[in-house]
Amino acid sequence: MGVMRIGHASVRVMDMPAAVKHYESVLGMKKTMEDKHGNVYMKCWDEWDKYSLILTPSDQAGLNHVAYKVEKDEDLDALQKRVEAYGIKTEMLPEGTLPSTGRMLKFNLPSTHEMRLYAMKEYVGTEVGTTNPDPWPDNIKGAGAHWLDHCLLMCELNPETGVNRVAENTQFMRDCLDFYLVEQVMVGPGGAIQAATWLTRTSTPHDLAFVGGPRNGLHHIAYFLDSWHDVLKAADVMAKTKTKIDVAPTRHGITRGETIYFFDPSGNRNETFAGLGYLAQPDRPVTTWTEEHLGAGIFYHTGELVASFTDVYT
Ligand code: M3P
Ligand code: FE
Repeated sequence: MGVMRIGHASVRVMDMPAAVKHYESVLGMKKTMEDKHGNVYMKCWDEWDKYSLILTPSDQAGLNHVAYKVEKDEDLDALQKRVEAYGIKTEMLPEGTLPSTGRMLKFNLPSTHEMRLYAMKEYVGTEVGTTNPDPWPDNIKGAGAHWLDHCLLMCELNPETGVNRVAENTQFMRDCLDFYLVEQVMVGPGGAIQAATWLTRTSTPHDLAFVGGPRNGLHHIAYFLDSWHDVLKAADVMAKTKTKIDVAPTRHGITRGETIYFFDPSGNRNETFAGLGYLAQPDRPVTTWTEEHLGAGIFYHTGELVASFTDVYT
């Protein structure tokens, strides 16, 4: 079956205690493990694998790698062959390279972002369990995020030189990892430049997105909330905790998501994302946003792009 879903993001932080406090008290995640290098592993209450976030101590913010979980261990061998045949070098990292995690296929996207695929991660269960579960646990903190939903990677796009890592990444994800293109932004003369894409393997509007920019980087990691009301409450939590909000609650035209953007203490952007918008199906026609309507695609209500939103990333 291949890739199932996003598994974790490994993110660099400059102040570990402040970062842990942020992901605990704002997003409602819990620390599940710490290794001897000082890396902290965390998960949301509705996730059953041991972690979906690795915080690594560093003097600079940003993404180390993003990992996706495949269904079967043998998928890793099959996908390794396909990625290599595509012309991208891979490495199979042995089990235990990351704690509680099986072997991982490691490679770099055309944009250089590191991606890993794995089939096994220690099962620890959700906080409501699997027998006659309550709809939510009693000890929810902050926004009470359900799970890591997607990430958005900024990819070098330079129409002058013709460099377009968005298009290259998108092609790679479709051809090698069987992701489906759900939405795209086309710009430039004749709308010929693919400037942003949203791709999925599940039935949610996206598991991964690429947006063109001056350099490669991490735009955000996003956490799933149930409803618009939960998004509003998450913003209340951010105000109460003096968390820096980037974009207050609004709706995306693209994916129809209900959203807030905010920053962790190191400046890594987070998103809380609600409303599945629609079921993304493999035969769903691709939605295209044109350059004139890009503002509404990103922020549906104002239809206006916010400069800091596209310029600031780690
Ligand atoms: C989303 C989303 C940008 C658009 C972002 C859209 C960075 O984050 O979840 O649909 O331009
Ligand atoms: Fe997002």
